[in-house]
Amino acid sequence: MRINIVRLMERLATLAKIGAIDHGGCSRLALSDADRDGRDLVVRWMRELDLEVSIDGIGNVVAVLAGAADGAPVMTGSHIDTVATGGRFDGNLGVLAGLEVIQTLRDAGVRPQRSLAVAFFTNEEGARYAPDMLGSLVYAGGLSLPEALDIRGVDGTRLGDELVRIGYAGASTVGVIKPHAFVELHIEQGPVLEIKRTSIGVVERVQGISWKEYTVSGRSNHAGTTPMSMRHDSAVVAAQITTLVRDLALRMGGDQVGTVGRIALHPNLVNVIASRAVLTVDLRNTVESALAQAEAELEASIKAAAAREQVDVTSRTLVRLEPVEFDAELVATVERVARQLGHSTMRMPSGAGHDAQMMARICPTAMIFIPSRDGLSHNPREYSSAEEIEAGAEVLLTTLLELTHTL
Ligand code: HGY
Ligand code: MN
Ligand code: MN
Repeated sequence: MRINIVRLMERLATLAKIGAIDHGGCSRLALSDADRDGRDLVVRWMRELDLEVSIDGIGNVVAVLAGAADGAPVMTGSHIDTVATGGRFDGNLGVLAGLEVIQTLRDAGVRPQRSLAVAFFTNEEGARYAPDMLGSLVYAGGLSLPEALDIRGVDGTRLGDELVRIGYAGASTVGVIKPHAFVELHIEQGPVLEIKRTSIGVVERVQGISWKEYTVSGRSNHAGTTPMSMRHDSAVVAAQITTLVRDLALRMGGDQVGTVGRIALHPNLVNVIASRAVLTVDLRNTVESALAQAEAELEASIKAAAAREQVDVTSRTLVRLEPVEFDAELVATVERVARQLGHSTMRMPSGAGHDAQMMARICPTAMIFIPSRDGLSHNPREYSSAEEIEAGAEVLLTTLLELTHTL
C-alpha cells in the first residue's frame, strides 16, 4: 500500500483555497467564516469515505474507520485553523495525511484490526482565542468545557457564541474516544531538518510555553507641549519590554526564545503620548526550570522599567504549559519505521506547540516532522515539497498500520 501523493497534494491545494492570501498562504482564524468553510470541506471528505464523524462540544471533529476488532482506536490528526498570515501546511498536513492514510486503506479494501481515527482540534493556534491547543486541551481534560466556551477573543467575541455561529457546537461528549495511541504528522516550522539535510524529524518532546499579556498604563498628553521630564509614556515601556525579551533570550541562550508578537497602543495617534499599551510576551524553553527563571527575570526587569517611567503595569497569564515528553516506545517506533522506509532521521524537540502535547496526557503519543523550507512558518511562504510530504505521509501510514495491527 502506498499513499497517493497526487491526491494528498490536491487536497492540500483545495483546502488552501479557503481563506487564501498572497504567496500561497491561508488565513483561517479559529471559528471564523473561513474556518467554518475549511471544516465543512474536510468533514465532507470524511463523510465521502463513510467514516463515522462526531463533533464534540468544543468543535473538535473525530472521524473513525471501524476496525475488525473492538477497542480504542489509534488516532492521528492535527488542526486546520491557521494564524492570520499562515501557510497551507501548518496543521493541515497532519489532518489531510491522516485522511489520505484512511483512503489508502479503503482503496486497498483493507480493514484495520484496531479502529483508526483522524481528528482536527479546535483553535490550535490560539491567535484569536488563548490558550493555544485549546480543543485538544479540553479533549484531554485540561480545561473544562464551560470555561473554554466563555473565553473572550482578541476581538472581544465569546468563543462559545462563535462556535454556535459557525455550526460546530457539537453534541458528542468531549474526549469520549480515548485513543489507544496518537501520532501527529507536522511540518517542523523551523530550520533544523533542512540544515541537517534530514528527511524525518523524530520528535521526542515539546518545549514549555509561557504567554502573558501586559497592560502598561501611563498618561496620555500632548506630543508637542509635554516636557520630556514630565512624561509617563506607555509606548516607551512597551518598547523597553520588547528589547528586554530579546536581551533575556540571548543572555540565557540554550533553547530559550522570546517574542513580543502583539502591541496595541491607545489612542494610537501620531500626536498623543500613548496612555495605554497592551502587549503579549511568548517565552519558551525545553527546560522547565530555565523557563521559570526567564519569567522571573523578565518580571523584575519590567518592574524596574515601570518604576523609571512611573507607569503602572499589570499582567495576565494566557498560557503556561510545561515541557512534554512523548512516549519513548512510540518515538522509537516512528524512528524505526522511518529508517526501514529508507529515510534519514534525527531526534529533536518541537519548538512549536501541537495538539499532540495535549494528547500525550491521555495516551502514548509521538510526532513526525518533515522539513520546512528556510525554516519558515506562520508565514504565507511556508513550504514543504511533495517529496518531503510523501516521505512524512508514508512514515505515518506505516506507523499507523503497525499500531492498528494491520501490517
Ligand atoms: O504557538 C504555537 O506554537 C502553535 O503554533 N500554536
Ligand atoms: Mn500547527
Ligand atoms: Mn501554528
